[in-house]
Amino acid sequence: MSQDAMKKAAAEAALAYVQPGMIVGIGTGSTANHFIDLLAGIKHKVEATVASSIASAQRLESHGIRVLDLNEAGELSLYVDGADESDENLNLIKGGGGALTREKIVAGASAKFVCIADDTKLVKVMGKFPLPIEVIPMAEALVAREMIKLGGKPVLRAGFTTDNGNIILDIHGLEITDPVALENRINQIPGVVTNGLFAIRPADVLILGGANGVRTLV
Ligand code: ABF
Repeated sequence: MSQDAMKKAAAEAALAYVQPGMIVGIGTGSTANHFIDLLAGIKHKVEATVASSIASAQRLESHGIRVLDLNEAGELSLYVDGADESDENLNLIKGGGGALTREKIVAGASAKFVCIADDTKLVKVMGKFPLPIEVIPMAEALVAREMIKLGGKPVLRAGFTTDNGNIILDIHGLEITDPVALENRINQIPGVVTNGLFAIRPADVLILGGANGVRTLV
């Protein structure tokens, strides 16, 4: 089974969490794209969606699925999104696609966060995947220096601007043994909009697609 087929299998399993009349938060990336395409098949079941990126909003609208601004939607019942890495406690690294800030906002506004991924994303200790940080451009050098002090190697994501007009620093070489502490620590650096650790608000459910089918961690 290809990695893409595993992502699709995880997305398909997440459809079971969609209940009639829900407003559903929708993430970004290739696994979330599978979920969007599958959601199109049951679109009359959902009241509306809120998207974590312009790209996902456009994909939802192309299927005729209603997309609301988060401020009009109120609290969401469900958020479905992918991840770049997860540990066994459902702490995540997200932001490989650069949508981490909006993803964190939508996750924070949702009662339940269902994360969908292929099982290569599950690791013992996170950090092999470079940790993305969204930074206000003026603070690039400051944030880079502070991240070196924390043991990381910052690399500017070249030619990339976030949906919010900011830059991304990808931090290589971290071994994240205390994700909550590191998430809090990085967010204290002036100029950091947010970082890609989802540990203060981790996933509630992790659906992993693998060679032998789908398994769910809670
Ligand atoms: C989003 O998409 C991001 O937070 C994460 O960076 C990425 C996962 O990508 P994919 O689903 O394409 O593997 O969920």
